[in-house]
Amino acid sequence: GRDARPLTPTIDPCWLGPAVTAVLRGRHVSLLAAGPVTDTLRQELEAAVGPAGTVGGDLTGEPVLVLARRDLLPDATTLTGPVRRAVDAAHGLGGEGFALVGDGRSAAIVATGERGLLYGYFHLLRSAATAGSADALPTLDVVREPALAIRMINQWDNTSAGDHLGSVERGYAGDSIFFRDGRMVADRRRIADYARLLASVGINAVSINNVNVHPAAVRLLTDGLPDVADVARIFRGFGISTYLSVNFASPLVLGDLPTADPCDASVVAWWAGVAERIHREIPDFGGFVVKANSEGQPGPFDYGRDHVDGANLLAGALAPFGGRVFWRCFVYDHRQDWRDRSTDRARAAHDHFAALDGRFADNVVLQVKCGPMDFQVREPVSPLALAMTRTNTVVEFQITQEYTGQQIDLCCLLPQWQEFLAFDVSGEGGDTLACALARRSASSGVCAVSNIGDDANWTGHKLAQANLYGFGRLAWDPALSPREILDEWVALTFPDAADLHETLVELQLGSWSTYEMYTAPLGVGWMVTPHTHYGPAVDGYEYSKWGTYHFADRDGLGVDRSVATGTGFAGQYPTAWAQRYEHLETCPDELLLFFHHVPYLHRLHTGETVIQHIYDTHVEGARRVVTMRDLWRSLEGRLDDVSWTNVMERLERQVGSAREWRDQVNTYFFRKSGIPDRHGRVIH
Ligand code: BDP
Repeated sequence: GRDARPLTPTIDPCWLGPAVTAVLRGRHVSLLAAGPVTDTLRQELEAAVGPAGTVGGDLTGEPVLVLARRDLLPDATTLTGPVRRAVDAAHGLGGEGFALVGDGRSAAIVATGERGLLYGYFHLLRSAATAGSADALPTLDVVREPALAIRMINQWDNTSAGDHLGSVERGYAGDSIFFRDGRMVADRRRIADYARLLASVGINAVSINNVNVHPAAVRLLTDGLPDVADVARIFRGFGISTYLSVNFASPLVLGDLPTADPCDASVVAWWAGVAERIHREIPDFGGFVVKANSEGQPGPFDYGRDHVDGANLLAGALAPFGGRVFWRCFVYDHRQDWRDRSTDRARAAHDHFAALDGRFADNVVLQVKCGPMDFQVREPVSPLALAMTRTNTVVEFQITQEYTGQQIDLCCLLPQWQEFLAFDVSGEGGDTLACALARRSASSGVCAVSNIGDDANWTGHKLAQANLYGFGRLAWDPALSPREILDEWVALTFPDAADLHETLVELQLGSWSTYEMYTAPLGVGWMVTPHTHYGPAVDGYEYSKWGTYHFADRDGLGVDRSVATGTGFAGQYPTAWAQRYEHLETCPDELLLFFHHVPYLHRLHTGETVIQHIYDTHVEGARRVVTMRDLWRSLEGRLDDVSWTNVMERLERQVGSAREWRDQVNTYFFRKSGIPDRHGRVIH
């Protein structure tokens, strides 16, 4: 029955444990602001100061911390100390920015809007934790604003567990914290805790249901709406706007109309009515996320219309209320024929959307996956993300580790995301992708598929919390390095393990490249078990309709995506990159097999042959996992038992999986090529 299974009682506070707020224990603080986020902030402060402390609403009583909206403070000339300096520094800030000044004895956060105050408060906690002094206010003088306007999380939560891939599609941390048995959960405390975690890293938007909107989920637009409104209220308190994924065929699915044709007047009116009803319940409703004509989902093609017709239909309905449509560009033919070499899934998003640039309504945001395929451990940046200069764009990342170890294997994805965001768009030393997104519009930015579920530690693998934390931090400031982010995360998450700080940071930092080493080599991708996507199956997708191939034969492997002899995908990039990827001499090693089909004895820039590289990296990758496991084993008793045991158990499984990958991949390529491993390690 509904909510029959109780929510897990002990919930891991992740990076917001009690030690982190200890700095304010027993103190007097002041909060000068008003609104839903301020109400949340007041509760935060009350919890932080504890029964011995106080939260006031003015500047009296010598507060140790002042949080104030600039317009509510008295004239600057009457102020002194950190407040005075923060007021001056806050000049000209937007609604999400803040100035934070602390002199070690007291501190002040001044902002234009209440969200800035919330972000400033979490910044203060972070600074205190990373300074290593949980009970001393830090000395600092900073002004911060987010680099990207849209910083969104997508839940792939189904309303019921029976839908397709379980309660959370591609979720590896238990069931949904939002839905159970077709309805919103009644106990919403975990949703509030989640909102708090997200706000603490600057997330400002969330879509709460799966992009594959199964028939039951369509009801969120109708009978489910009051529950959605309540969840939106919770998120509102943390400065986060709520979105719903919608099924393009909703008017049909709900049985209201005989068609969902975007150019049909009754369909236009239907969506306008839906948007109006939603806004009556949720005045600040964010809008819709849409997966249309993708992997079997309905869309405008079903009526001979195009993506502009489809997206602009929903945008028109939402526009009067300030809502947006996130229109996903993950559109490709999932029924293609492996015998037909002229099709290339990598080309699809750009082929479908690039020519439509400039035709979308102002409140349409195209949501483009970071790579051209689908969240593989290594892909080039999506050429579509670079191409749309006149359309709002968010780049989509995947925090949930669908293809990167499913939160069994440790794989910290921050270096991958950072590489994407730092990508030199023109290839000639101009804007990075992050700068280009920031410049593009106030409706551009990033989004990512969440990795949380109702497991006690949220992410299944304790160390996978860093991916959620880090996504938010990178979205706020893409110039942060993975090491800086991990320094924060470790200090906040393991405040009692300062002596292990470096060990924990290093473990995370190296894990993505280790994962890459023992899985699919040199950008080729897709050697995973079909459907589940965990563990090796070298030929699993080789003769499938999904368009995901490695083309290995006795002479060589890789996909020829050059313009001269291949699928032409390389030509979708700006000229400098197109040139670089086109030619073997300039194509980076790590993407060689994404762009080229080469003989096994082709030499990489490292001087090594492709086949020997495959053997070496697979042996080395699996060896590194053993080293990680042994290192973790040696930490027994030095971290809390729950975390230690959780990670230990997963590292044991990772050792087994990495061996399987090593042996299957190496044996496969030995059998195909007949070329022995120079060191004789490959099982024949
Ligand atoms: C793929 C997943 C699938 C998602 C799809 C998407 O395997 O479950 O529905 O992406 O992004 O990676 O729509």
